[in-house]
Amino acid sequence: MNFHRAIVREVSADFAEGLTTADLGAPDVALARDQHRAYVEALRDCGLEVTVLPEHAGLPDAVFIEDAAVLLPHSAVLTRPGAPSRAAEVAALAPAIAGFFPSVRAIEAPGTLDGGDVCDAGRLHFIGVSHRTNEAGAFQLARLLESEGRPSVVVDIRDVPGILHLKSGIAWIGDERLVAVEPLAGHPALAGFEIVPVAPGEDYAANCVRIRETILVAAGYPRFEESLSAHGYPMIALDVSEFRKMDGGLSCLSLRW
Ligand code: CIR
Repeated sequence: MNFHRAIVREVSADFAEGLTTADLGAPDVALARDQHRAYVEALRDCGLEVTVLPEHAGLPDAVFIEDAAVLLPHSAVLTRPGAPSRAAEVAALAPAIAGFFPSVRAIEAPGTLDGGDVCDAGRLHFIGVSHRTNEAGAFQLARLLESEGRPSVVVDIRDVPGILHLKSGIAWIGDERLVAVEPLAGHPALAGFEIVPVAPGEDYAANCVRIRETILVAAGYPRFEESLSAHGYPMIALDVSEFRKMDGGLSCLSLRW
């Protein structure tokens, strides 16, 4: 979480054509762009140097850039997204990644993996097996992590209702603390961490991001903000309503390292 840099991708004009299961109506592209600019400003306010990639026509989900790569301590891993419509995002991102990371590896078929299923929790990584990330992809990433001396644990979220990716339901906020939605809070893989629960009805708030000392949170979840305040965390609340309509959240809008 002691990040220095981030990469984001601008919202494309065809953003509303992306994948979604949310029943919240079509996103307003102009508002999404405003919200994205505020997100980038918040990253900069936290001290990050942010590279903004241009919007990519034909790749409406490419703004959810976190899914196309996983950044490890000594290398970057290009993913193999589980949704076929998102496959081309990886090649679109690869040149930018190669510009920053001398060692770039990749998830290979038959593996699929979305970056949103990978949660760096400090002393270990959690890797979600979801309807996007399959066991082969999770296993490949586990081996790559192992090659960098990093342990990992697989968490199967396929039966957890309402979450697309593992990080839709958990977030590491530093120390030995994990934010977790109720169905994941008691998962044996999370044992040893102090769980900061997300109140019923506020599940979307679980996708928060700690950047240095500050936690970026989705605006509109007062009970969650209260519980983070009680732990003494400074926060920036950001309106991401238009990204929520497309099943995305705060973490998926950037790659951070
Ligand atoms: C999708 O369904 O793939 C996109 N509309 C949303 C991806 C959100 N990514 C994430 O949670 N890591």
